[in-house]
Amino acid sequence: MFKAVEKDFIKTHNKKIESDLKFDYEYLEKKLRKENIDINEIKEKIKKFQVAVPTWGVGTGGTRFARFPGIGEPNNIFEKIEDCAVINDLVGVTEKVSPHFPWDNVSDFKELKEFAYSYSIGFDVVNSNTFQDSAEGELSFKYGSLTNANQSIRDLAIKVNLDAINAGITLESKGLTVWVGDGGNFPGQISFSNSLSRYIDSMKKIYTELPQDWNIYLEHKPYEPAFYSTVISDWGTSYICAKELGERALCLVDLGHHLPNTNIEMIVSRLIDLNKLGGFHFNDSKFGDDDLDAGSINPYELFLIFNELSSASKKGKLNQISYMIDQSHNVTDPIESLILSSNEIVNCYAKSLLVNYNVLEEYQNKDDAIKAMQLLKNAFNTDVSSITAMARLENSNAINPIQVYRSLNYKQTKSKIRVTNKGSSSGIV
Ligand SMILES: [Mn+2]
Repeated sequence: MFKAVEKDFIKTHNKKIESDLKFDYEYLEKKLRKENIDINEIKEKIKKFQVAVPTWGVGTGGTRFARFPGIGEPNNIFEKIEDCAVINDLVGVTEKVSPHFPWDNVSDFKELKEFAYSYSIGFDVVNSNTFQDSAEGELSFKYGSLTNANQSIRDLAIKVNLDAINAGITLESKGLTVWVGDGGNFPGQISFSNSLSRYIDSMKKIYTELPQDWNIYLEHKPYEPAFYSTVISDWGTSYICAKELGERALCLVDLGHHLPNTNIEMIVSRLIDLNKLGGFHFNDSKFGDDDLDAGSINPYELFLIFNELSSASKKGKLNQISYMIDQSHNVTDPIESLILSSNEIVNCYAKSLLVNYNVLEEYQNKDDAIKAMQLLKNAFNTDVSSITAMARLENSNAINPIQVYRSLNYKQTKSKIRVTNKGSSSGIV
């Protein structure tokens, strides 16, 4: 098995700060024991947590205006896998990648699977892209894909999804995420009713072809690229469609796909109760679908989402959830952003495990808003970084992944082999 980062290199770095970490961990252990919380139990849960990295996330994104490529950027899926392997060797919680088709198309998917496997990387949910046209062919998704008024265009969009499933079967993926950019820019441009029924009709054809052990994840978004109306605009529409399709159709919550101030944690709770929560695309935002790093703007929201998940899990209400990061990096090295985001996600998960949900329910039943709020705030304000760092140390990953990554000079080394595409092409991905 090939390692993107040598284990000994990580070990040498860990040695220097191991005693500091043990000091912090033991201090927190004593503190939590007073509250009857077993730190080791939390650490073991953290060691099992996984969040997938998107293949497109390791490339520098861009805005509608421009894209500023970084040095040593990956140019193809194989180089992207190498970068993802670096991230996982350092953090250990990103063993799988989520590919995007047709972006990540190759002639031999078996070869791709084996290449990834040689780096201990597997494949998570596959994503289909019908929000842009393929290079060949005359049919266009300009006016919609799965909901297009033209049957031939809908058939082409269905084929893109079926091709993604076929690629995913070889890659040993177990699910397909579908997000369509379909919608209208002007009142009257599309029929709300016809486009939704065409969506359900097209999705039924995809669902029928889904392998028995696969799930299909429906991703909603209120606007963009269509700026007046979107066919799958919100979680309610997503839920109705998932219900219409069947048991293996679930809703996926992308944190950026909501209007400002939306109570996303409540949506999470609703979808859990309706037995339709399937997965997440983690990112953060300030104004719209900004695709900023997870937890960089509103870490409390991220914590409150995990609070709903952990609370439901305690009650045995949570099914298998597919966790994935979905970010665009414009000014940072994507590897560093993905390292920090995965850590933010794991930290919020760890903080949610500090909450005593029986006590919270007592406060709720007594209408004690202050104590209830304080209970959550205390968990959020607890520095759990020694738990997540200890989990990494015990899993042979880096205590301080950013520091180890920087001392690798990885991108500088890669820039001698990889050619940076200086093209001015732009686009939010
Ligand atoms: Mn997404």
